[in-house]
Amino acid sequence: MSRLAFVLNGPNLNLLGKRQPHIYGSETLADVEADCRTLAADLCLDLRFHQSNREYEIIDWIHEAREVACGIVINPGAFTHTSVAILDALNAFDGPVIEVHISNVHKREAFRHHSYVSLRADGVIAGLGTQGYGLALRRIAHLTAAAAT
Ligand code: CA2
Repeated sequence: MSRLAFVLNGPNLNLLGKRQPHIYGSETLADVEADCRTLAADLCLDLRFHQSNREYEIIDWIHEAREVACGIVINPGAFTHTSVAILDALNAFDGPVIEVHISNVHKREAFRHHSYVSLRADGVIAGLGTQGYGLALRRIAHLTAAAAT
């Protein structure tokens, strides 16, 4: 069984730490990736970390994950609220999927309250800042540990 986890990030998350720190904090996406890599090593997980502003690229990475990954952490950005295509791709993935939102989407505009991805996600983390990524990786490691032994 693979011990490779994918961390996927959707549109505009490349701007993390550069704009709107009152909502998304001051860590950049490169900081988040570095933190995830350090933690993944501790958890004996290999990691692929990606961000794209293009829906099809995220879908292609989910398809790739079907072949090689044990779990997916995904912050789909605004595609959370719009993308049946990302939901369909995740529905074709067999391992655990944890959805992460840096902000508490439920405290924000009504259009952010609905998530297509939550229809597939095994867990959802929202409003814990960028710490949510690490917690999601820990959950993937926990859920896949039994399968690896
Ligand atoms: O809270 C989250 O993580 C979101 O997934 C972030 C998305 C938003 O559309 C979701 O409703 C909730 C937006 C990501 C935009 O990231 C930026 C970061 C810094 C500056 C501007 C945008």
